[in-house]
Amino acid sequence: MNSSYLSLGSNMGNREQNLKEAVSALMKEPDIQIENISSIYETDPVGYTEQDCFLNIALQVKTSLRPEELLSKCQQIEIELGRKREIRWGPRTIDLDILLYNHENIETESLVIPHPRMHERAFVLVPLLELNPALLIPGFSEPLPVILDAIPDKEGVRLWKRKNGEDAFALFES
Ligand code: A4P
Ligand code: MG
Repeated sequence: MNSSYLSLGSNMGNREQNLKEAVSALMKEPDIQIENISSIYETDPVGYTEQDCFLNIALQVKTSLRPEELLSKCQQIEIELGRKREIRWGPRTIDLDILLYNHENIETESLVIPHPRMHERAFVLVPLLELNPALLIPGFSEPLPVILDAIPDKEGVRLWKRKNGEDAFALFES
Protein backbone atom coordinates (compact mmCIF):
# COMPACT_ATOMS: atom_id res chain seq x y z
CA MET A 1 0.00 0.00 0.00
CA ASN A 2 1.11 3.50 -0.81
CA SER A 3 0.37 6.68 1.10
CA SER A 4 -0.67 9.72 -0.87
CA TYR A 5 -2.00 13.19 -0.12
CA LEU A 6 -4.49 14.94 -2.40
CA SER A 7 -5.68 18.54 -2.60
CA LEU A 8 -9.26 19.25 -3.71
CA GLY A 9 -10.61 22.64 -4.71
CA SER A 10 -13.84 24.08 -6.08
CA ASN A 11 -14.97 27.61 -6.87
CA MET A 12 -17.97 27.11 -9.17
CA GLY A 13 -21.54 26.04 -8.48
CA ASN A 14 -22.28 24.42 -5.13
CA ARG A 15 -18.69 24.24 -3.92
CA GLU A 16 -19.35 22.13 -0.85
CA GLN A 17 -21.48 19.68 -2.82
CA ASN A 18 -18.72 19.39 -5.43
CA LEU A 19 -16.18 18.51 -2.73
CA LYS A 20 -18.59 16.03 -1.20
CA GLU A 21 -19.22 14.32 -4.54
CA ALA A 22 -15.50 14.09 -5.26
CA VAL A 23 -14.89 12.54 -1.82
CA SER A 24 -17.68 10.03 -2.31
CA ALA A 25 -16.39 9.15 -5.79
CA LEU A 26 -12.96 8.47 -4.25
CA MET A 27 -14.59 6.38 -1.52
CA LYS A 28 -16.25 4.19 -4.15
CA GLU A 29 -12.89 3.29 -5.69
CA PRO A 30 -11.92 -0.19 -4.48
CA ASP A 31 -8.21 0.64 -4.80
CA ILE A 32 -8.35 3.87 -2.79
CA GLN A 33 -9.05 4.21 0.94
CA ILE A 34 -9.52 7.61 2.48
CA GLU A 35 -7.55 7.69 5.71
CA ASN A 36 -8.11 11.26 6.78
CA ILE A 37 -9.84 14.42 5.63
CA SER A 38 -9.16 18.02 6.67
CA SER A 39 -11.56 20.76 7.64
CA ILE A 40 -12.94 22.85 4.78
CA TYR A 41 -11.17 26.16 4.16
CA GLU A 42 -12.39 29.11 2.15
CA THR A 43 -9.48 30.57 0.21
CA ASP A 44 -8.84 33.64 -1.91
CA PRO A 45 -7.95 32.73 -5.50
CA VAL A 46 -4.25 32.43 -6.25
CA GLY A 47 -2.73 32.78 -9.73
CA TYR A 48 -5.68 34.05 -11.71
CA THR A 49 -7.32 36.36 -9.16
CA GLU A 50 -10.41 37.57 -11.10
CA GLN A 51 -12.49 34.66 -9.85
CA ASP A 52 -14.56 33.60 -6.85
CA CYS A 53 -13.14 32.21 -3.62
CA PHE A 54 -12.42 28.50 -3.46
CA LEU A 55 -13.26 25.87 -0.93
CA ASN A 56 -10.21 23.66 -0.41
CA ILE A 57 -9.59 20.46 1.52
CA ALA A 58 -6.74 17.96 1.78
CA LEU A 59 -7.10 14.18 1.96
CA GLN A 60 -4.78 11.41 3.00
CA VAL A 61 -5.35 8.19 1.08
CA LYS A 62 -3.92 4.70 0.97
CA THR A 63 -3.83 3.16 -2.46
CA SER A 64 -2.53 0.19 -4.39
CA LEU A 65 -2.61 2.32 -7.57
CA ARG A 66 0.60 3.53 -9.18
CA PRO A 67 0.88 7.35 -9.38
CA GLU A 68 -0.18 7.51 -13.05
CA GLU A 69 -3.21 5.33 -12.30
CA LEU A 70 -4.15 7.53 -9.36
CA LEU A 71 -3.88 10.60 -11.62
CA SER A 72 -6.22 8.99 -14.18
CA LYS A 73 -8.76 8.25 -11.44
CA CYS A 74 -8.58 11.85 -10.28
CA GLN A 75 -9.04 13.13 -13.82
CA GLN A 76 -11.92 10.72 -14.40
CA ILE A 77 -13.67 12.09 -11.30
CA GLU A 78 -13.06 15.67 -12.51
CA ILE A 79 -14.75 14.80 -15.81
CA GLU A 80 -17.65 12.99 -14.10
CA LEU A 81 -18.30 16.06 -11.97
CA GLY A 82 -18.55 18.13 -15.12
CA ARG A 83 -15.32 20.00 -14.98
CA LYS A 84 -14.54 22.10 -18.01
CA ARG A 85 -10.99 23.29 -18.57
CA GLU A 86 -10.96 26.82 -19.89
CA ILE A 87 -8.57 29.22 -18.21
CA ARG A 88 -5.38 27.87 -16.66
CA TRP A 89 -5.64 28.45 -12.91
CA GLY A 90 -9.18 29.67 -13.64
CA PRO A 91 -12.61 28.75 -12.21
CA ARG A 92 -13.40 25.06 -11.85
CA THR A 93 -16.19 22.88 -10.46
CA ILE A 94 -13.58 20.55 -9.05
CA ASP A 95 -9.80 20.14 -9.17
CA LEU A 96 -8.04 17.08 -7.76
CA ASP A 97 -4.29 17.37 -7.48
CA ILE A 98 -1.85 14.78 -6.19
CA LEU A 99 0.44 16.49 -3.68
CA LEU A 100 2.59 13.62 -2.44
CA TYR A 101 3.01 9.91 -3.15
CA ASN A 102 5.00 8.12 -0.47
CA HIS A 103 8.23 10.08 -0.28
CA GLU A 104 8.80 9.81 -4.03
CA ASN A 105 10.00 12.32 -6.57
CA ILE A 106 8.24 11.75 -9.88
CA GLU A 107 8.62 13.73 -13.04
CA THR A 108 6.92 12.60 -16.22
CA GLU A 109 5.21 14.59 -18.97
CA SER A 110 1.82 14.27 -17.27
CA LEU A 111 2.73 14.08 -13.60
CA VAL A 112 5.01 15.93 -11.23
CA ILE A 113 5.16 14.87 -7.56
CA PRO A 114 5.58 16.57 -5.14
CA HIS A 115 3.11 18.99 -6.75
CA PRO A 116 5.48 21.71 -8.01
CA ARG A 117 3.57 24.65 -6.50
CA MET A 118 2.43 23.13 -3.21
CA HIS A 119 5.20 24.68 -1.10
CA GLU A 120 4.18 28.20 -2.08
CA ARG A 121 0.43 27.83 -1.56
CA ALA A 122 -1.20 28.40 1.79
CA PHE A 123 -4.49 26.94 0.43
CA VAL A 124 -2.64 23.63 0.08
CA LEU A 125 -0.40 23.73 3.15
CA VAL A 126 -2.94 24.84 5.77
CA PRO A 127 -5.28 21.83 5.24
CA LEU A 128 -2.30 19.49 4.75
CA LEU A 129 -0.72 20.63 8.00
CA GLU A 130 -3.97 19.85 9.79
CA LEU A 131 -3.71 16.23 8.58
CA ASN A 132 -0.06 15.73 9.47
CA PRO A 133 2.10 18.53 10.87
CA ALA A 134 5.16 16.25 10.86
CA LEU A 135 4.94 15.57 7.13
CA LEU A 136 8.05 16.35 5.08
CA ILE A 137 7.99 17.37 1.40
CA PRO A 138 10.71 15.49 -0.52
CA GLY A 139 13.46 17.96 -1.38
CA PHE A 140 12.64 20.26 1.55
CA SER A 141 14.39 19.95 4.87
CA GLU A 142 12.05 22.27 6.76
CA PRO A 143 8.82 20.91 8.27
CA LEU A 144 5.46 22.17 6.94
CA PRO A 145 4.89 24.81 9.65
CA VAL A 146 8.19 26.49 8.76
CA ILE A 147 7.45 26.42 5.01
CA LEU A 148 3.99 27.84 5.67
CA ASP A 149 5.40 30.58 7.85
CA ALA A 150 7.37 31.95 4.89
CA ILE A 151 4.28 32.30 2.68
CA PRO A 152 2.77 35.80 2.49
CA ASP A 153 -0.88 34.99 1.61
CA LYS A 154 -1.92 33.11 4.74
CA GLU A 155 -4.75 35.56 5.55
CA GLY A 156 -6.32 34.37 2.29
CA VAL A 157 -7.07 30.99 3.92
CA ARG A 158 -9.94 30.94 6.41
CA LEU A 159 -11.45 28.03 8.29
CA TRP A 160 -14.91 27.58 6.74
CA LYS A 161 -16.16 24.38 8.34
CA ARG A 162 -14.27 22.63 11.10
CA LYS A 163 -13.94 18.91 10.93
CA ASN A 164 -15.27 17.18 14.02
CA GLY A 165 -14.84 13.48 14.50
CA GLU A 166 -13.47 10.85 12.16
CA ASP A 167 -16.38 10.38 9.77
CA ALA A 168 -15.63 12.11 6.46
CA PHE A 169 -19.31 12.71 5.79
CA ALA A 170 -19.97 14.31 9.15
CA LEU A 171 -17.97 17.19 7.68
CA PHE A 172 -20.48 17.75 4.93
CA GLU A 173 -23.70 17.14 6.82
CA SER A 174 -24.03 19.86 9.46
N1 A4P B 1 -0.20 17.33 -13.49
C1 A4P B 1 1.12 17.29 -13.24
N2 A4P B 1 1.38 16.97 -11.97
C2 A4P B 1 0.18 16.80 -11.37
C3 A4P B 1 -0.20 16.45 -10.05
N3 A4P B 1 0.73 16.23 -9.09
N4 A4P B 1 -1.52 16.35 -9.76
C4 A4P B 1 -0.76 17.64 -14.79
C5 A4P B 1 -2.45 16.58 -10.74
N5 A4P B 1 -2.14 16.92 -12.02
C6 A4P B 1 -0.84 17.02 -12.33
O1 A4P B 1 -3.81 20.20 -14.58
C7 A4P B 1 -2.99 20.28 -15.73
C8 A4P B 1 -2.12 19.05 -15.85
O2 A4P B 1 -1.29 18.94 -14.75
C9 A4P B 1 -2.89 17.74 -15.86
O3 A4P B 1 -3.25 17.34 -17.14
C10 A4P B 1 -1.88 16.74 -15.25
O4 A4P B 1 -1.35 15.86 -16.24
P1 A4P B 1 -5.30 20.55 -14.67
O5 A4P B 1 -5.91 20.15 -13.39
O6 A4P B 1 -5.85 20.02 -15.93
O7 A4P B 1 -5.26 22.14 -14.89
P2 A4P B 1 -5.18 23.25 -13.81
O8 A4P B 1 -5.66 22.73 -12.48
O9 A4P B 1 -5.82 24.47 -14.37
O10 A4P B 1 -3.67 23.52 -13.77
P3 A4P B 1 -2.79 23.22 -12.57
O11 A4P B 1 -1.42 23.46 -13.05
O12 A4P B 1 -3.12 21.92 -11.91
O13 A4P B 1 -3.26 24.38 -11.64
P4 A4P B 1 -3.04 24.37 -10.14
O14 A4P B 1 -1.62 24.67 -9.89
O15 A4P B 1 -3.65 23.17 -9.52
O16 A4P B 1 -3.85 25.65 -9.75
N6 A4P B 1 -6.55 29.26 -5.70
C11 A4P B 1 -7.13 28.77 -4.58
N7 A4P B 1 -7.38 29.60 -3.55
N8 A4P B 1 -7.46 27.46 -4.47
C12 A4P B 1 -7.25 26.56 -5.48
O17 A4P B 1 -7.59 25.38 -5.35
N9 A4P B 1 -6.29 26.22 -7.69
C13 A4P B 1 -5.64 26.66 -8.77
C14 A4P B 1 -5.23 25.67 -9.79
C15 A4P B 1 -5.31 28.08 -8.93
N10 A4P B 1 -5.67 28.91 -7.83
C16 A4P B 1 -6.27 28.41 -6.73
C17 A4P B 1 -6.61 27.04 -6.67
MG1 MG C 1 -5.09 20.54 -11.24
